[in-house]
Amino acid sequence: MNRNSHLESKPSRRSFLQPGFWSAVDVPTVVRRRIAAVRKHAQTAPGYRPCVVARLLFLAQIAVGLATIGRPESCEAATLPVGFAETQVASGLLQPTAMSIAPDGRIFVCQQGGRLRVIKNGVLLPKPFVTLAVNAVDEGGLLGVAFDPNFTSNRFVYVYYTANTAPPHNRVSRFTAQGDLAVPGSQRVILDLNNLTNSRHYGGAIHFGRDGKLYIAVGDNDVGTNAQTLSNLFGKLLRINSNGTIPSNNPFFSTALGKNRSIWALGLRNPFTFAVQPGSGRIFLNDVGQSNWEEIDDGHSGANYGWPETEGPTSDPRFVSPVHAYRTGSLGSCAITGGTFYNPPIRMFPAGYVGTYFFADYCGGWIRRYSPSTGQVRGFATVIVQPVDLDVATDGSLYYLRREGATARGAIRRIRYVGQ
Ligand SMILES: [Ca+2]
Repeated sequence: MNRNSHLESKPSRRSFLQPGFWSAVDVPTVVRRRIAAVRKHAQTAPGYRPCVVARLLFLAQIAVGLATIGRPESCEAATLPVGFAETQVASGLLQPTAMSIAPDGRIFVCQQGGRLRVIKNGVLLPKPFVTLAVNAVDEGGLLGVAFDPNFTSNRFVYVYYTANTAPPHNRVSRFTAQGDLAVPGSQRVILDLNNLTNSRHYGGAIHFGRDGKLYIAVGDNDVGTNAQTLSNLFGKLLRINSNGTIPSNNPFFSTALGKNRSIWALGLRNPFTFAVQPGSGRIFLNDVGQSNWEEIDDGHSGANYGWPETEGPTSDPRFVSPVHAYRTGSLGSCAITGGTFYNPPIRMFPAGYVGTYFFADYCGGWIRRYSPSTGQVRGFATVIVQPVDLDVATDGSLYYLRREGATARGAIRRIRYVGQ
């Protein structure tokens, strides 16, 4: 195989995070407000049918010459197994990239352009929690959000975003919440990553482990060799204390220097999402592949997942083979995205779902689930427009975040088990 092919662009992935045009379009505010009011009124009406309302509103926009404000939110329902049903939780999210559910049930959603939105009691609050100055070129922007394990008492919220510096670099910052807003001036930079050399493969997911450490998934910045060196943070999973210091029991603490001591695992291409299993603390990493394989990797301290030397299953003793990999292009796939374990405090889904790992594919538009105990993979949901993130709520329902491209607005939907 031509080695250079490993470094070629992956067009379907490039389209992932395109700059939008919404902000550049001058639409009279009064008209926008009127449309929003009509939509809101329709949503509270008995027998509300979102597709019908969306299409009528779109036709109304055309009638008054406002079709340029964009397609209506995609309103196709997902196809689900018997006994499951979904409801729309929020829509109107511009280029969303990630979400996280707070201990109090609010959902925080990253919009690529820098706004961290809050959904409270089923309502998307008009005012963002915080608006960050980001570099949103190509795959950059606001890409990850996590709550401190002690959020209820310290109200700390962490974000991963592309700082708009020259050259740009990714950064993890902490904010302090006061109600639904960040306390002005409360930003504390936790970690500044390396300067970027191009606008692709940023990773961006952040989660706290069971050990209370903050894990940060970083892409290779489209330079494969980055993933195999301990001299930068690209293509790695990092592990730090929540204040930005580095735990001395990290695997490369004594062999790497400076910030590179935060490296916990390496050999990753673009781990856009990962998940921590409640209870066990097990970490599954979703590594977006180049042209052959999408991977679910089992997180281990010091593990090397092989990129760019190998992609997909491997018997090379230097590398850790994925627990599951699927062929890029199979089932319409192009990039593995959201992942979450089904281990909620309250079980809603049938018992067989407990302990399984839901994962999604961006182009495939599906959610499937992997069983760590049997190795079996089963289908779950299809007809989901560009899923980018998954989360299980305290009540045992499954939430998914649909990006829906650069011209529509994304949405969050909730899947419940309602019985046979
Ligand atoms: Ca690999």
